[in-house]
Amino acid sequence: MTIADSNDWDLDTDGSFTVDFWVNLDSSSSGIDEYFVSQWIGGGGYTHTWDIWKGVSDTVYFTNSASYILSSVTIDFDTWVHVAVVDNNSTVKMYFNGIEVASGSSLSINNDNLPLTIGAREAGTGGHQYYLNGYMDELRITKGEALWSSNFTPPTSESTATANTKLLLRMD
Ligand SMILES: [Ca+2]
Ligand SMILES: [Ca+2]
Repeated sequence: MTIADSNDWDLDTDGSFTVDFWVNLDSSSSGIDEYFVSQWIGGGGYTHTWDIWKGVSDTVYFTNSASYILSSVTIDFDTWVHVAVVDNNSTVKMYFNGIEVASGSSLSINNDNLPLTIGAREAGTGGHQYYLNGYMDELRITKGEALWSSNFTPPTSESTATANTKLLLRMD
């Protein structure tokens, strides 16, 4: 699904941010590029906005324009995994089920006019590509707030919005 561009997805403007969701990937996803959430389009180099996706090595990238952080472990299949990307305005970290799996210096994120795309990314030739083969739940985008700073217990019930939450898709 896609949602039109909004200042709410321009994650850099308020410094810190958090993007988190649950995902249950089918085992047939192994070895395939698949996108969870993105403001990105194929082609044109790395001038786009940001994305969270799984590469062919089954590790997960958070890409922000010029660089990325990459999970140090592969993501599990056929089970629900909580994925979080948290930027506190100096460091960006990724967590699987509340355990830190990647860390790096936060980088500036471009502002583009691409739609927010969930479960795929825009293909440069039109349409979409790299479809997710699985399920997502409780996608939440929080701007201006780092929800976690170290390992945490992921939510055990529906995620809650804070005053800084810009998007919360229940997927129910
Ligand atoms: Ca924008
Ligand atoms: Ca739900």
